[in-house]
Amino acid sequence: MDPLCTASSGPRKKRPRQVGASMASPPHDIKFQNLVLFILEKKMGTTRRNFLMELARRKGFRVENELSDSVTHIVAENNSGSEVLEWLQVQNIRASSQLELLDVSWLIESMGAGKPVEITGKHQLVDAFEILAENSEFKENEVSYVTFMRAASVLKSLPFTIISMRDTEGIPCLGDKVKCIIEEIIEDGESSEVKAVLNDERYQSFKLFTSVFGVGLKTSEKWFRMGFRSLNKIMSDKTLKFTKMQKAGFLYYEDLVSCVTRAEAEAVGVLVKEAVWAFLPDAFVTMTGGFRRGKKIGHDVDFLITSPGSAEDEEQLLPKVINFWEKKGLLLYYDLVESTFEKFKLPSRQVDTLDHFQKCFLILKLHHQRVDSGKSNQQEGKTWKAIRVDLVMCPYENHAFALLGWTGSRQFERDIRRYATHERKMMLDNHALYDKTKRMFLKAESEEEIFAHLGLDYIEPWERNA
Ligand code: DCT
Ligand code: MG
Repeated sequence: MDPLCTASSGPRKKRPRQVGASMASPPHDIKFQNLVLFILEKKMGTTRRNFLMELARRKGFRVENELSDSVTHIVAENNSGSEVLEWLQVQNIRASSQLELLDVSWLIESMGAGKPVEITGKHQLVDAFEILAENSEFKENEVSYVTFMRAASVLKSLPFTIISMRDTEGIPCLGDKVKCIIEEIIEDGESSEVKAVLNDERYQSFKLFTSVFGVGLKTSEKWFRMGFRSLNKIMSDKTLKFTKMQKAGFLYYEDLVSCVTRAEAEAVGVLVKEAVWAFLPDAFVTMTGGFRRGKKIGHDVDFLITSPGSAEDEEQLLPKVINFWEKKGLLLYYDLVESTFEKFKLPSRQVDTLDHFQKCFLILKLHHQRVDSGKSNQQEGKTWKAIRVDLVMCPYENHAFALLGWTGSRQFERDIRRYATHERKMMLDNHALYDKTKRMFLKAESEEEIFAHLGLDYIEPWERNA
């Protein structure tokens, strides 16, 4: 409908709602369907806003007059990220990780390029700190690892892009060292420290070696000291001994380093449920890990299994499931770890310790779904992909704690455990929650109940990525 029609005179007509000048212009084709822009008038002014809206629409962008739920990108000028956030709060709009808050320079650049340009700032900063964290991990420097991971997590969760040092004000977990690096990246487009790490031979070798399933820091250190720099040399070396896990790691290397997609994870879920329910039809099977947090890709697929039945049935389940897949020819590797769980043991004080449940680390053969076109893009007729799968079996009583623990992220788990210890005088791990003041275990049937015990609002799995 032509909006101007509503302006025609008549005694009972209300004055038409004030609309931007651009509404009066002929409609433009929308080229970028996934993007819905809103341009903030605050500090920009009506005239400039109208001009930019009209221009963006002419370039094929969808620009809304009003802020609504469908908006994906908010463009502002002369406002810092935190100022836009404040404005959103006043409007009663909750900023989410799906909503991008951007400086007008992004829009101008995008219009110049004739398409939305990649939003680099945030990813660049996050990547930088993840690289520094990884390097600290390789050096077994726990303190610096946690510092950089925290910085990466906090930056990831910011609903705006940091464009100036002003944007870093008031953000927690950004110490002086971290701020220095951010400043360097803002000013020079890169950090000399990150650059040095990326060029460092030790970092490069560790990154390569630890990409093999079954290879940790100790083995990497050994191979590095022995002078190895490539996987080919390692694999063909006759003097080296490999564990069963490393042998599988080399054998399925290409598949295992290529990420697991959500579709593959769902297909593995079908296999897991089929196998589990063949022996324990009342068992609950939940996909945990990154996929439960809504991640689109992962390095493995994690499942938590629990059943209200007897302990003996529980104990026998994973061996039966393994046997079931072995017979079907789907089992490429497995390592069954028996339970060391004790019922009334206090939760661990360490934030990073492993849990005591029975579990199985596997590599499964996932056959590709048949493609209707009949064409196969798989190399040399290989019709399957090796996928890393973790199965954890826990007693029914502990399933809420196990679910919370196995959903991650690791950073989130660390933070919530620290919060329990320091703010609530409680001890939380994958098995239980213990109240030190009341000297008792607090039971929970669901994650919601655990959050309630901790005095926290429920945090959805997809909000636990930081
Ligand atoms: N976890 C745990 N105890 C372990 C290993 C993991 O409590 N021994 C928790 C922390 C995160 C979650 O389980 C899943 O672990 P990962 O699979 O390593 O991480 P992810 O978040 O699923 O990410 P991805 O698999 O994509 O790397
Ligand atoms: Mg995982």
